[in-house]
Amino acid sequence: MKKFITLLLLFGTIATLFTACATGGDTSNKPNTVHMKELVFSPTTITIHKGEKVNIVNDVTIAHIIANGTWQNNVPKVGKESGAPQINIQFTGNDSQEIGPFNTAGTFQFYCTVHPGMNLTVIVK
Ligand SMILES: [Cu+2]
Repeated sequence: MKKFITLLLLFGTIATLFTACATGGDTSNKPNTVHMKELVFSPTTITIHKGEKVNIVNDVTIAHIIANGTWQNNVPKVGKESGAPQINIQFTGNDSQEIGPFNTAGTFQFYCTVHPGMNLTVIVK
């Protein structure tokens, strides 16, 4: 009986740990992570391999909307390069989401539709 209870406790601990990992918490240590501050991506350019995703972590309590395109002199230039994943993602604050996968090699531009000049370049090799 004592052995059974020990096993039960052990199982509960493992299940709790597994759940904590699976549901995220801090995702900033994932590979290919780009952070969002108030008005900028950090870094502004990231290089990844074909088939990978980019993990975007919003470090601030500010909403961002990420889409295909780029800011040029504070004018949004909307457009999706051939082979780019279609992206239109809303971040509400202190949240994170993945974009991709990027299955085509190339250079892909993304921008925050809310904040002029907030550009991200993803280079896929
Ligand atoms: Cu933004």
